[in-house]
Amino acid sequence: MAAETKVEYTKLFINNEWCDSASGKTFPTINPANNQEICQLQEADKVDVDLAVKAARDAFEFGSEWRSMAAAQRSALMGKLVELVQRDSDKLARLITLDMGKTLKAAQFEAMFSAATLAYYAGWPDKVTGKTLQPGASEDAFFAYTRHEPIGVCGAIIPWNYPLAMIAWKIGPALACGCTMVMKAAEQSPLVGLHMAALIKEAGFPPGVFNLVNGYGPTAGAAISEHMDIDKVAFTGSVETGRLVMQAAAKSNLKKVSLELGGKSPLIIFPDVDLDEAVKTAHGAIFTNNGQVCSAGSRVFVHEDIYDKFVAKAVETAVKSNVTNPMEEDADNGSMVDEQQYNVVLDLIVKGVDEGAALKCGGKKIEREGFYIQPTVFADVTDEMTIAKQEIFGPVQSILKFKDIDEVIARANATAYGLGSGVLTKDIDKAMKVVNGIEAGTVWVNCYNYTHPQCPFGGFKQSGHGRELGKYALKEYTEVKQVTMKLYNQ
Ligand code: TXE
Repeated sequence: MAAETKVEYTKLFINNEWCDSASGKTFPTINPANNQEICQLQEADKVDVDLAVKAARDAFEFGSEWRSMAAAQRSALMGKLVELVQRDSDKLARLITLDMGKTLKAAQFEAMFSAATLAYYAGWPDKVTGKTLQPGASEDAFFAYTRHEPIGVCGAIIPWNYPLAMIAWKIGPALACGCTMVMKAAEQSPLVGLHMAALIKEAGFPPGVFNLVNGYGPTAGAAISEHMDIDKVAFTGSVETGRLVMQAAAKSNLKKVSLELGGKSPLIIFPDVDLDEAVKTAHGAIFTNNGQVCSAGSRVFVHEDIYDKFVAKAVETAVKSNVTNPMEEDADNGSMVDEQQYNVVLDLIVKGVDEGAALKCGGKKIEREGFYIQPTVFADVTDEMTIAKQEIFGPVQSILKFKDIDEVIARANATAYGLGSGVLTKDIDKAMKVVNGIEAGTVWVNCYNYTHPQCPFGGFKQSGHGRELGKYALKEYTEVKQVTMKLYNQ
């Protein structure tokens, strides 16, 4: 399989150049679909991060090519990048699948969604503007306005579950606002980002605007979050690491931080739904990308009147799912991202059984090379069970029973997370009550996990800080400068 997908780039990308790591160290990336090493990559450390930050700082200097570039030209460069992503979408998709085990179908969708995200942000550069203000007692004595200026050198630390979309979500608003960036991809899925770096160079972005320094979290990642010359860091990943990133920012230069973290998102299903449709939505909500989705519908609350029928149909759907080599056209899911994630999920399934949940199907690894897990459905899950509280990040559907709307809203909110949520019902009043009562950054009504470049994405509570996507994300990459001018002879 590795032979079919050519890996062209394995080095660090700094100042539009491919370079070796200062230490000479390399690290392997593994194809989780067969547990074979794909290749060795240059491994960045603090010294390499310093070089990348220097390049990004130089590119951001007042008067530099990037800083002086007309907004329309920045738009044009981003538009060119969109064309290149579309041109290479198959190649990008293959690299994603090879590196992290999601199906080629899903990876192709991710490539097109990434292009759409960049296309959306390509329209923003000449629309990021401030406001005119009317200061003071005497309006004519002063004139004041705000400028929305790029925040500066941005760090980005991204996870493995959407290795290309996460790049688009970070560089889209950053480049639209005129920032420069030093990014680290996840060590499990670094390949697609390297191809993106090549496309960024081909599109014609000036040297230093985008830099990619792959390596491990506690070394390269920490060097970004602790850096004294990075103005902002955008992080997507676990709550634990998000906490470390925020601590590092606080201990270093108080850089701005945006975080998109985990979830334990509720999907609430009332009895008036079309049952088949609801089962299908709930299935997609948790089994997409093998459950490795931060907003996965990992707690399905089903009304008691339809509970048994729902569980039966959920099991029927899960067992039909084809979990196999992700490069195969008819694969519904491929392998888990790596051995560690695979073991975490299998351990949590055992915990679910031990704590008394009813294992209705799946629950075991699939016996073949690589890290495959059977689609798993648990019924009779209760709020205090580990599988109802802890993010599993795997193909495990937990179905809970409820009676009443106030009860289910309270139970849905009884978590430290607040990322996604959903409600399925034909009753507008019930839907709106859930929409208003739920503590989450997104509520999907009669659908789940539809994410659009125009709509903000992020979390309440410990699911994060700030918002990605949409106009809201621009705020995360700009500083507001107010200018007050005294006018004489008024
Ligand atoms: O995440 P980490 P991991 C959740 C999911 C998963 C769990 C662990 O539940 O099972 O997190 O996954 C970098 N300083 N999510 O271990 O550690 C790391 O190299 C700076 C939810 O992969 O958070 C990678 O680039 N950076 C999530 C990135 O942080 C550090 C997606 C994410 O890795 C670092 C992924 C450090 N000290 C996992 N340590 C989502 N929100 O979608 C690691 N990193």
